[in-house]
Amino acid sequence: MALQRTFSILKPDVTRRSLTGAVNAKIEAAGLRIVAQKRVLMTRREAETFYAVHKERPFFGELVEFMTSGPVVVQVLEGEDAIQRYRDVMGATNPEKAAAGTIRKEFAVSMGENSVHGSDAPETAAVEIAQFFSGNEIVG
Ligand code: 3AN
Repeated sequence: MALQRTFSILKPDVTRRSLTGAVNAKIEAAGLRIVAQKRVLMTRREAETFYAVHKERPFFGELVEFMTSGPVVVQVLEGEDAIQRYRDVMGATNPEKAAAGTIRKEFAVSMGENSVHGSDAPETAAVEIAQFFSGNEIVG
């Protein structure tokens, strides 16, 4: 399996409760290296662009509202099979259905405030990384 990169967001429910370190510990314990990281306040426009694929979904407004409600930590994670590996440690979208030991099982508040985002495919990872990081900000 090849070395891969994925894009991650620690959402406002994580920064609000000072859980950045706890979530990062789980990420690193899963064998993923944090090769870029910064704390930012997403603008409404950035959030709408990022979640454009969900524009028609009933929860879109709520999602944009939440993602702009406080600081987020955007990251690039690197590792073997990083996209699937991160989704495994994130757990299911609905925290009630997330497996024991996953980030969402331990930390998520609800389906909307579910602590983390991770890319779902190599193509989306590339687009998402480029939205927030330039090449020289990623140090592998
Ligand atoms: P995932 O983040 O697990 O890939 P997606 O891509 O289906 O899940 O959804 C993107 C984000 O939209 C989720 N992380 C969650 O914050 C929000 N979301 C998804 N479904 C719902 C829902 N039914 N109600 C509220 N928010 C939702």
